[in-house]
Amino acid sequence: MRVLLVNTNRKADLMAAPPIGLCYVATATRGAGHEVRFLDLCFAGHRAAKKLRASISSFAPDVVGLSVRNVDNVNMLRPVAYLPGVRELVAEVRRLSAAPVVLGGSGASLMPEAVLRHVGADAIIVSDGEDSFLRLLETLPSRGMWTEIPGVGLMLEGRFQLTPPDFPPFQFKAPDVGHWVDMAPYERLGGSYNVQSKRGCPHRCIYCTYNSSLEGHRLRKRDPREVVEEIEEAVLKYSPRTVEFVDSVFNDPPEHARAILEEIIRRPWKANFTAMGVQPLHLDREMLDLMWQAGFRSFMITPESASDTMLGSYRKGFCRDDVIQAAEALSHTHFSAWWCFLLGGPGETHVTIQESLDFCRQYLHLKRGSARHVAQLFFGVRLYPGTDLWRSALREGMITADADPIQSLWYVSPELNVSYTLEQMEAAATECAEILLGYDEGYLWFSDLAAGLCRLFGERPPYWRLVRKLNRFALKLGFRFTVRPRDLAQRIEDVLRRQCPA
Ligand code: B12
Repeated sequence: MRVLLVNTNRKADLMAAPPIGLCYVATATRGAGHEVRFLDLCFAGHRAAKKLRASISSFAPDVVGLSVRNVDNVNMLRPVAYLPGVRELVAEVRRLSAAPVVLGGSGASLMPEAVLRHVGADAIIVSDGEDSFLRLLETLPSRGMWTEIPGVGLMLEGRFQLTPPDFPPFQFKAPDVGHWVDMAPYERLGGSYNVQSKRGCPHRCIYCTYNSSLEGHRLRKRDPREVVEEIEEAVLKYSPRTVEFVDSVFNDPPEHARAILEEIIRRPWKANFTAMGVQPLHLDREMLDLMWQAGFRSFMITPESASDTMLGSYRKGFCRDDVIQAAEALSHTHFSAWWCFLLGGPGETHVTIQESLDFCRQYLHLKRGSARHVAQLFFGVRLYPGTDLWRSALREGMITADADPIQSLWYVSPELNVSYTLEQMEAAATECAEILLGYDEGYLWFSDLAAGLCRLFGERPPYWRLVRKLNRFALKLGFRFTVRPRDLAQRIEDVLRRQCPA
């Protein structure tokens, strides 16, 4: 069967994300004997439809699979919706071909019914794509059989029907990202070569989607040797500038992370590593030392708060002391760490916000010779269906029962005065160049230029490592809030009011 697989994600900025999920699906599909054509539209811009048309005309696919990574950009003030772009691509396929269109990817898994209705494809696959997509191809002629495959969503007589995903063991063939994807444009923008060492998340954070429809609750670990074999092959074949672990939490369970790091250290080659999800728990001197020896120089760390009240409310599974211990362990190193804070969840008050801000000032402010930190403070928590936070928002009247999850919907603690919160955040950010405010995404417009400069100076991705320096320079020039809308508090209040007019 001829299978056209399309990466529809066109968010190309400093965090350009190579479509590793689609590469897994492509590798499994080719392995099952199908002919696969891979179309990456990430950098196609307004030529996307034209490129899709050209692929359909030359390849004449029997099936078209589209990956939907992001539903939106998770920005309260400058929301960008990506599904209309996907809908246009589906319409383009329909114009030229009778091939069924199947959706998959994290965006598709988050809210399958809403995405399928909005985009108008034939089926949607929730969670792992490898097995379900192959089974769907096998039963292609008799579409009725699709209802027996795990994790398949369909519209049947106008009603959405979804079979539960089964989260199979993570034993799929390595995705060989460099084979399917031209990494050069990603690397030019500061993107990394992706690798995944496990799926599933045992944590129960109230706002998060990873442990449900995305990856499931059960940890599914890959054999550490296999993970490192995959990295070795990529390093020798493609010489990636940076390899990034895209696991939900890289250092949990710590034994698995340690086994991978030790295996990397044993190998003769060297690579530059980073990870997007590192938790403060288990981030001790020993773990950091292993990470450094393996070639890590940076990572993102996701405490979300430094207040015990909020860590309890978010159900993070660690406390303020753990966050402090991680910061202290880091202060003996030269890592660059990007700290993520989610301010405004249930129970957040001006006191708990101050606890997080004081933590940033006390522990993340640069001391000579120590780690370089950036603390990004997001205000408001994005609501996703199926999470406990969604249910709280419903109970508290922040959203209505018929709320459309595709809309960018937010939780903000009713105990907060928005103007005063912004003053608190800005006071901390004006003092401390390490603090970056979540609504400052305005800086992304110059990401091409910034990435070009980073390359010129021989910097390796991820380029966010340099944000602190830039911020410090801007602060000195008094530029701190130029990208901040003047009527910010009013705009946030309007967003919240609009999402639940009653
Ligand atoms: C790692 C990660 C990042 C890293 C990426 C680093 C990198 N080098 O790629 C960083 C930190 C940079 C990042 C940034 C962003 N991210 Co992010 N990220 C993730 C994370 C944790 C993992 C993604 C991943 O690589 N998974 C591994 C692969 C193997 O899994 P997969 O893609 O889901 O693929 C499987 C299935 O979905 C399916 N599948 C995939 N494609 C297809 C196609 C077909 C046809 C089929 C049948 C199946 C199928 O099969 C695959 C294999 O089983 C997810 C959450 C999660 N746990 O999924 C969030 C997530 C994708 N990110 C999200 C968001 C919002 C963003 C940002 C927009 C944030 C921002 N405002 O900047 C940016 C966008 C970046 C971009 N250019 O697109 C959201 C998207 C939700 C939404 N609201 O739209 C997620 C879901 C997190 C969440 N909030 O729940 N992210």
